[in-house]
Amino acid sequence: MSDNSWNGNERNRLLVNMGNTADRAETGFVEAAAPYGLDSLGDGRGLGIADFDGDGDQDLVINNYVSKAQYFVNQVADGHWLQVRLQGRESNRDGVGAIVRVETDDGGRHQMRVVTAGDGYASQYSRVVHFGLGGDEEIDRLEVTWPLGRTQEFRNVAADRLIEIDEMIDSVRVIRGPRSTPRLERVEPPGTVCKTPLPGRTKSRDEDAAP
Ligand SMILES: [Ca+2]
Ligand SMILES: [Ca+2]
Repeated sequence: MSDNSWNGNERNRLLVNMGNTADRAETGFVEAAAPYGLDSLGDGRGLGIADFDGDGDQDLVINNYVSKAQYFVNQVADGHWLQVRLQGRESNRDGVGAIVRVETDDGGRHQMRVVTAGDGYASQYSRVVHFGLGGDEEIDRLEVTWPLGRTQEFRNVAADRLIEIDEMIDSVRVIRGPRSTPRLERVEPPGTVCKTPLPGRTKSRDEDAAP
């Protein structure tokens, strides 16, 4: 293998969901890699998405062919959120294949996540599923459907925390609340460290080091 790329070192893309409602169907997704500082020319071959620093938003790690991996810290998310970790008992331990649904805004907004194992080429995300909630401070209804068919329903779940749901226990266990100390103060896997700036501004480690 040489150092050349069959893909031509194309710029990374970031598609932002603008909210696809009946009266705004044309908005859909907008490409916004450059303003969020993610339009690297690296030859990306794998992507990991998780809340690596434990502050309630999703961060990114991109693995590049030949060149160093990149770690992007999310510094732009400002809405409410909920993270759900499943503990399987009769189904598999990690709840792979389970479906988690949340309803907010008096039933006006529905979101769904599937717990997966393997999320892209040479990549796997966290088994914790993440919901961005915008201005909603509470989930009206949360439903878990386990692979073997058991269904659990919870009402009025507070936002801004990591919770765990056991397949055989019909209550929510709070693992990390909004005032907890972040799980990790700083995470620096080997490679280039790029902190995501505010929209409209691109900043890299090289720029940080400039006099
Ligand atoms: Ca984070
Ligand atoms: Ca953050």
